[in-house]
Amino acid sequence: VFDKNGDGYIDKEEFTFCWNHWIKVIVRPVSAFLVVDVQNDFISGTLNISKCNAQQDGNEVVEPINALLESVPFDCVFYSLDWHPPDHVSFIDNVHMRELDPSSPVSADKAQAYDTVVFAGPPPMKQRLWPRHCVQDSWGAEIHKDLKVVDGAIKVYKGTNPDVDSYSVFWDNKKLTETSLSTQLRMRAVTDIYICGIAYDVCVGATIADALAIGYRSVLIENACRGVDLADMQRTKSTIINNNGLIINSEDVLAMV
Ligand code: VGL
Ligand code: ZN
Repeated sequence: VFDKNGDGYIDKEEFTFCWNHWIKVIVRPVSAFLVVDVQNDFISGTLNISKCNAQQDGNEVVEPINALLESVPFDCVFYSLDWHPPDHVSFIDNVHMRELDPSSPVSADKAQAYDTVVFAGPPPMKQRLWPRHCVQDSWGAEIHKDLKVVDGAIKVYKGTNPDVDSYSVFWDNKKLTETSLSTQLRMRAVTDIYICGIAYDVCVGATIADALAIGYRSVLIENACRGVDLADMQRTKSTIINNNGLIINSEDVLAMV
């Protein structure tokens, strides 16, 4: 901060800018807690992760998340929702609606849920197919009834474009469109993001990868995550560690307050 006039005073506007964007960020972190996709379909509905390879129980994220929400004074709280239109590209029963690329490893007639296909371009687009899930305004898209939703929390909807899937809460999978998350974080001068939810190896993993790439101090609360596939979860964990993310448990956060 410069004393432009040499009179011993610094410009108030300049000081305010430096305080908000620089000094405050160093002396006082601004935290955001992001709860990813704790929705009925992933826990007990059509994309029930308990029936996937890792056979995990999504209900188990609710208790640690509620404990954090009750005791930790996060500066802001976000809930993301997978929020698909009925004709969404990721639904197995919609595979015949769009043309596949000749390079697709499976044909539309043979494709099954959890297979990966390649839709015709340009450019060709790899897509994992899922059972129909989190259709806008359906029960399956609702947040788990026991999850605490705090006052003033911000909901972020993703996967609303019928033609592009969206695993990260920041961006769709083609990086065409940003959700409201980045703007909301910037408006609040957030420095640190605590992330948890479902699915560890899909939407949680993609979200923390983007948070790290943007430059947020990013913390995964691992015991508040459940995933689809154990090997993919292990790969997600390694990627986070290799990109300087932190992996902790909710007790570690609770012990700090
Ligand atoms: C998710 C598969 C499809 C997730 C969303 O929230 O992890 N997984 N859509
Ligand atoms: Zn989805």
